[in-house]
Amino acid sequence: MGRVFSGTYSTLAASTLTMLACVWTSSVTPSALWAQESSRAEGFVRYDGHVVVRAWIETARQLQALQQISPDIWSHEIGVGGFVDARIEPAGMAALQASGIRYEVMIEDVQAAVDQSMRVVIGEAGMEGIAGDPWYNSYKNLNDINARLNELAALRPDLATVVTLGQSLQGRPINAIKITAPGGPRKRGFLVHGCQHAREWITPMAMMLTADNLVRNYGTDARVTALVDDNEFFIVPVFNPDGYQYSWSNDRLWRKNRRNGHGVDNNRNWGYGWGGPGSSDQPQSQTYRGTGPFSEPETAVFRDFLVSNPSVDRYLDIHSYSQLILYPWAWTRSLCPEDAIFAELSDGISAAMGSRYGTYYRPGPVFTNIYPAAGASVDWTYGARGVWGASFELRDRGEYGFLLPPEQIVPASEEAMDGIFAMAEADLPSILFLDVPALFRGQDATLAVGHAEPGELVSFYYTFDNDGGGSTFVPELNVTLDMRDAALIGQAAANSSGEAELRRRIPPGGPPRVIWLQAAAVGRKTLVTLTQIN
Ligand code: 0X9
Ligand code: ZN
Repeated sequence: MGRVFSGTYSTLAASTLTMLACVWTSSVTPSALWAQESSRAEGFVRYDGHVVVRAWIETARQLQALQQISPDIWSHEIGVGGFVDARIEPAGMAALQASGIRYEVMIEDVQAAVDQSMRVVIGEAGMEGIAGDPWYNSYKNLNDINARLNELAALRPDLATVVTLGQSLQGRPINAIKITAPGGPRKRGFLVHGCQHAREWITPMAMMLTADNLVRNYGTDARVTALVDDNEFFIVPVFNPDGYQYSWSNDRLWRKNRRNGHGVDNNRNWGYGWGGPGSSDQPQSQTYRGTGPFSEPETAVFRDFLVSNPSVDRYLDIHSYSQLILYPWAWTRSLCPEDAIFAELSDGISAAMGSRYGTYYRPGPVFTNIYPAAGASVDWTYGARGVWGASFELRDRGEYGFLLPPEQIVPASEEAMDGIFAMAEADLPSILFLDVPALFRGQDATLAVGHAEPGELVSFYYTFDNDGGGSTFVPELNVTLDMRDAALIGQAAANSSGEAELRRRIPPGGPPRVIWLQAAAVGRKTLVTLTQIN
């Protein structure tokens, strides 16, 4: 790992440490004053007297009590027997003390932490290349990010284009920078985004630093050149532009989108296992799931993008904080069919992310490594689209939480980039996925498969629900299908984009029936799709 900056590691690490040591005592620059001024502006929510505590939860009742005392749970460890970081208002401190919950104060003065997160760091001489670019000395707002995306694309129009994937609820563009070298064989698509959650300000910076490296170092750095030759990167700094804008203009700790003022947690709004554990039906909740799967324009934009770009087979959803690498499932404790591959992949990513500064990122499935989160992005991307979907929680482990000091923008972003590059280089099998429209009796239906190899013969199977689940071995294909007594519907060869289609007339008559559908190629299987014939 680490070929991107080979030879500059020790200087980089050393200068970062010096920087950390000196910036705390350095005086604020004029733009830092401006940034602090904006946090005092009228309408900007203040957190004077608020603290963030780490509470050790010994009983379910304690967890319930804490959820009542805290308006804003920041992080959760695994259930009872773990700890929870929670913001407490001045008026809540007495109740916390009376509750008997054991706690430690992590952030003594949330408003002071908000102010320090909005500072501009004075650059340290000796930082080289992108890591030394003063742009990364402070967090950047939506306008600054969009402007730099355009500058990057203008720098290398042969490699980079700004693509608007769609619009947010309030009509802001959701912008990606598409980075790929022209020509060459079929490329694999890799979608990476930050900022599903508005207050996780490190995540758009990490996206920008990654894009910066891919664009600026193509042709001079061998590793970057190979990555840009082999992949089509879609990097989206800000998934949730309305929330991000609001976190700059009104409330630094805003998380959700801006639906009806209360907001929806986009990371509970995806359409796989929607409505399950770890999501709320209460609009005021920080994990409010919305009124239905993909009810929010932002999640719908990403759904539509992935559906219309089946060559995308990797996906990363970047969050903060806690230093974790997370993979499916988020909706259930059971392990996903590709758990062993995900585990190996995440171990490799963790090693890559630790290689530069020794930072530890703990890998594991969402449900057990952090907490249940039904309706999360990784479940839909993997479960519905056969995409290798994972998620990072970046720095730190709670010292500053979402209010990570600007001194850490560069190292935290470099770690994210190292993880993204490791994932892009991982040798992963493709997972076939099936698109099934609503099936109506007497009508034609088209079953479509993606992620096949061009020319590969794909077989389509079905079985009825009342046959039960289970698995069945198909000797001709050398695959085990995850359903019992599956019957072959037909076969089709994949086109040059790896898509295969089967068109069938559904027999007329008969009651609505639930069926399981699956497609398989020799030696490979898909996830099962459950659907209904009406
Ligand atoms: O609650 C969440 O959505 C994530 N934690 S955060 O503190 N960033 O809000 C964890 C959910 C894990 N799943 C994905 N990140 N996809
Ligand atoms: Zn998040």
